[in-house]
Amino acid sequence: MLYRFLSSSLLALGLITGAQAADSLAFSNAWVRATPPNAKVAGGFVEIRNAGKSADRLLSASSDAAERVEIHEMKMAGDVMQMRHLTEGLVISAGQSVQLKPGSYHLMLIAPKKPIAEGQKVTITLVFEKAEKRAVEFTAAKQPPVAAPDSAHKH
Ligand SMILES: [Cu+2]
Repeated sequence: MLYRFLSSSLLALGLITGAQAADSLAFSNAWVRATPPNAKVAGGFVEIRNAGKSADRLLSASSDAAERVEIHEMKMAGDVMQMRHLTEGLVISAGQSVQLKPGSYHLMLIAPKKPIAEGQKVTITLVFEKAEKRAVEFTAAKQPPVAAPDSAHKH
């Protein structure tokens, strides 16, 4: 994928020159939950890896496919599952990855403009504190995609 190719090229360049990579974030397994008609929300999930030397923060997200996109966290509070809007965004520590996945951190597409059909591509723009904002393509699926063993090496 183009964005991953670009980010690894920039990273390589950064290592060669000794400079901090301009953009050291990589995205994998991006998918959104396919919705029935008139769904009020749809979850978006992606793994964000920060190969850089400093922490970054996912500040906000947006998509043409929905009224707005929020960053949420699902968490057990006692024996009740609660969903929280992360208004401060989501920190991605240096050298770490954060998984947005069902039952945990996720993007919440609020008021999808049309039903999201299985197999459809939904572009979500992710805005970061330090890295350039990125338009990431999410594939609609009913269930989490099973990661192929070589999924980290696709270009
Ligand atoms: Cu949510």
